[in-house]
Amino acid sequence: MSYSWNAKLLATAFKQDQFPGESLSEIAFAGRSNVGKSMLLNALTDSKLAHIGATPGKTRSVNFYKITAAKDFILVDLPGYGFAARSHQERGIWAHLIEDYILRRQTLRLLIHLVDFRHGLLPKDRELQEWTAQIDVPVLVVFTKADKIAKGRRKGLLHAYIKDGLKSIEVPFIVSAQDKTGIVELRQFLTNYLDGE
Ligand SMILES: Nc1nc2c(ncn2[C@@H]2O[C@H](COP(=O)(O)OP(=O)(O)OP(=O)(O)O)[C@@H](O)[C@H]2O)c(=O)[nH]1
Ligand SMILES: [Mg+2]
Repeated sequence: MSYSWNAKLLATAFKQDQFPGESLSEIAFAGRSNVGKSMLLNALTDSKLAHIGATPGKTRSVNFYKITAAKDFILVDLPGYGFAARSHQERGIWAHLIEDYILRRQTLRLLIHLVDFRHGLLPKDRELQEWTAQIDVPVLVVFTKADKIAKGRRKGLLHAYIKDGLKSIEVPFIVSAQDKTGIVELRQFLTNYLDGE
């Protein structure tokens, strides 16, 4: 069975010294701008806490949400990468702040790498995959916006993306925050993942 997740905003950080203290396990959402990170967080928590944007670059801060569940933990919504208008501020694939978060956060247990199911892994996604493999952070690939792909095409597309090469601790999930495809399954997986620690 799937427990409901009660979410509340714990902290909004524009600088590292605004990160909350390291305590509970954290699961963070990474991916290109506009891929649906904030909307997936809302779908998983059945809330409207995270702000959704029609244009890329909506989330500018690192947002920590405390989840009250069988075992409490923290979901972290990160700003996206690959948004051209902000690239002058970016160093490498990402802003300093986000790199620091992923590199140094002792309580980070899993990075969920969100990828638009229509596009598959783009060059910036490949960079993220290579970088996280180097620094040994566990990554789970989740394909978003499944509602944009006809049901009959999903399995074949998933296999094509896997064949192209991707790093994920589990067969990638296919979700839609819009029609809720795969949300219960992902929530269950994450609950089990945290339980197994
Ligand atoms: N059709 C469809 N649209 C979605 C889905 N998830 C998100 N969107 C749309 O995609 C756009 C971006 O969603 P966000 O959740 O704000 O994306 P984000 O990855 O947090 O973006 P940044 O904060 O800019 O990095 C919005 O217009 C959403 O309505 C989905 O599952 N299906
Ligand atoms: Mg966002």
